[in-house]
Amino acid sequence: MKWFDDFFERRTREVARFTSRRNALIRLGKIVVGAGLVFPVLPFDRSPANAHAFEASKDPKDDTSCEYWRYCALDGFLCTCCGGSVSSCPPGAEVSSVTWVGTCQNPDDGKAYLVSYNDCCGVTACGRCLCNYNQGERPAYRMGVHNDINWCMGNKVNAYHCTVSVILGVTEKAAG
Ligand code: ABN
Repeated sequence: MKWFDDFFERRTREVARFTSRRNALIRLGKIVVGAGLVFPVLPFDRSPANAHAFEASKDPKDDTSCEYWRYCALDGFLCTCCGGSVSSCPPGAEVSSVTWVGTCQNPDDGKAYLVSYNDCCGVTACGRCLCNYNQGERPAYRMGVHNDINWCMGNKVNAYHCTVSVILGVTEKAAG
């Protein structure tokens, strides 16, 4: 009856191997890796139509446009395109504690306004309405007058989301 014993021993070993925890983990790993190859990305809408839906307009009166007068020295994403306003951060984002200031001329009254460009922090980059105007900006070694800086550096969470422009003051006379 040796063949009988051998047969059942082999079958028993096969069953034990196939149902072991290690084998189950190996098979689970294969499924996870295989699924990652078949479905490489989550179904984000990356179509160009969607990307352009939030692109800044060219209207100088529109605060979602890079050409809006207050943005003459703004380098970053407009908070007006990200659920915030021209001077307030979108819900969930926190205004930067440090910032830099620029001076922009309002075409309606011709006056020069001191504008604070505060970054909104704590949320990943908004990615909409990227503007890069640099009026009066100076090289990075003069940090306080350089705009290509993540001003969220002074906040608890340094992630940059978007930038607002807050009026701090106005000149007495119209610029001549
Ligand atoms: N101040 C806007 C900004 C944020 C991160 C990096 C560059 C510029």
